[in-house]
Amino acid sequence: MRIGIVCYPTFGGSGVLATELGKALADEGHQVHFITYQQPVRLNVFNTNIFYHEVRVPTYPLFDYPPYEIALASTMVDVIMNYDLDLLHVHYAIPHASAAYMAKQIVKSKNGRNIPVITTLHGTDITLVGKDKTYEPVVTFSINESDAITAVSENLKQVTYKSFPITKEIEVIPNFVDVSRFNKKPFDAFKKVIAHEGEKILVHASNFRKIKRVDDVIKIFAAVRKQMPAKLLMVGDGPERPATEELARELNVIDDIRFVGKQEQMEEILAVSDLFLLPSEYESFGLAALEAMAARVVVISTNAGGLPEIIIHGETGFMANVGDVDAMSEFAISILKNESHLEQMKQAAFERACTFDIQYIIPQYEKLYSRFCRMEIIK
Ligand code: GMT
Repeated sequence: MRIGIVCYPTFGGSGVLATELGKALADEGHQVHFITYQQPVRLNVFNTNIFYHEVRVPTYPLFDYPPYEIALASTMVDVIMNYDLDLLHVHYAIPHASAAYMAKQIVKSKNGRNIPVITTLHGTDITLVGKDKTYEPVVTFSINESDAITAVSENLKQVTYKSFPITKEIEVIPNFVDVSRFNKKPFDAFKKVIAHEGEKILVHASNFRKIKRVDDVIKIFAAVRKQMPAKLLMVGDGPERPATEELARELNVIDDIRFVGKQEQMEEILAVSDLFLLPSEYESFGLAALEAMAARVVVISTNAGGLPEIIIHGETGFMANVGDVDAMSEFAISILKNESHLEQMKQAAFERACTFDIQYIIPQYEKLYSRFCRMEIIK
């Protein structure tokens, strides 16, 4: 098939997922066309089946706000017509679903073709931004106008039905991980640089937004640090970063923390880590947690959103209520003190991640696409 994928090209989970999906589809022999304003960060391979179309937004002195959505819809029309796409798969509703609706109508008026649009909901497009009155009518309309809607967890599906008057069926296709990429042996020299005394390594990765409760990460680490030597790697960047560093200084743990910024080689970092901390207010799924589990890292998180759909409490990781720093600290300390239990849980986390391996999820998307196949479609 010839598939157009529209996503955010950044480190965010929806962009990562969409890029990995496109790469896997290209490996399966499909022709994949990424349509974004920048080369997606995980689009780091050469494959003759992958095409990249940059959305350029010309500026003009009149435009205080350059009209990205119009530029995106026009690029979609151009790619659909010139590469004879079979369908468009847009990730993150805003503004991708409404731009796709506009592109669909334009193509219909030009050549009568009805290009199928599949919208995958990822999380904040529904739970935070989409609900805002400024966007809600357009979000509801464009989701309802999609030919198929998927959500990355059962929780997100339910939240979407509760938050918007959606009249169509939402299908759940969970996020996935390429286990073979994350199941890596630790690079000893790298581990020694971070923890020269063989200290345990904790890690957190996010966009450092309020919803991630990064201050709770620091508080949990400070509690652990009182009990044993340990190091914390903070991966990513975002608005809460300065306040987080300040708290680390206040709690006197800054010397044991490294803020390593945005990282493409997450598998190298996870390979040397013992615990992954994700005390988020909400996660529709928690792709970062799944990637950690695939790297045999035990996750300590909240029980918010879709996290209980991937973590089995007490078996593959630990969960507590949002804000319950004491419980999450106790879980961390007790598992780090018990080496054999830690090893057992690392293995259980890995086995759980294997059930979300890419090989099981790609066929679910292909099956969905095949419902919209034209007779002459090539693979
Ligand atoms: O976590 C973020 O804030 C980024 C956001 C995104 O769309 O890039 O992530 C959302 O989509 C991911 C991929 O489906 C999910 O794994 C994340 O849980 C979800 N984030 C939230 O729901 C807060």
